[in-house]
Amino acid sequence: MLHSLAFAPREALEGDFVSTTREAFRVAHDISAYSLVALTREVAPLMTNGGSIVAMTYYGAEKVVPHYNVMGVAKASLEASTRYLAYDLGPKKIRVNCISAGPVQTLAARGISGFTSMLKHYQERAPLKRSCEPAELGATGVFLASDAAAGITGQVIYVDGGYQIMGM
Ligand code: 0WE
Repeated sequence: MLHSLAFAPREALEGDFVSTTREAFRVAHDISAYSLVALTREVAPLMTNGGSIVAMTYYGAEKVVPHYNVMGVAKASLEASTRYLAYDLGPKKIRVNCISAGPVQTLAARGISGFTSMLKHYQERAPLKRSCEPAELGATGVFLASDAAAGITGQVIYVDGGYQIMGM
């Protein structure tokens, strides 16, 4: 099962994080993080011979990315939920992992101001001098779904041109 869904109210991705309303915080966590728990609970009984669950996350879960705000906090919850689900479902041979993607030009990204400068930032700083291609995210998903990844669970795999390893 692929979990590739997130939402925070637009206004929560604009101003300061400190201004996040209780309702925007609730909606972001409900749609972006709790949905993984709810979907996993429904799909696990169908995975009678083991299985693989993959969720999409982003670096803003672990370090501050200006304007990512409450989405970063919700992604931190998604990553922690992945670990607890991996622990619960491990005995059933169901693995749960996250793919942490570098920025990709998608429909959702088009609405984000400063997105082009974010891609340029990766081209300057990532070891591979770029972010990632959609096909590379797909290939990592196929890997995690396959028996080649049979020993991998509860992890966050970075497909970001290596950006996440850098300290400066
Ligand atoms: O997770 C995301 C964005 C997901 C997202 C996008 C929107 C835009 C439209 C969630 N909710 C909404 N709500 C809307 O109303 N990304 C990893 C892409 C992203 O979004 C950013 C980023 C990056 C990267 C927002 C600010 C700063 C960086």
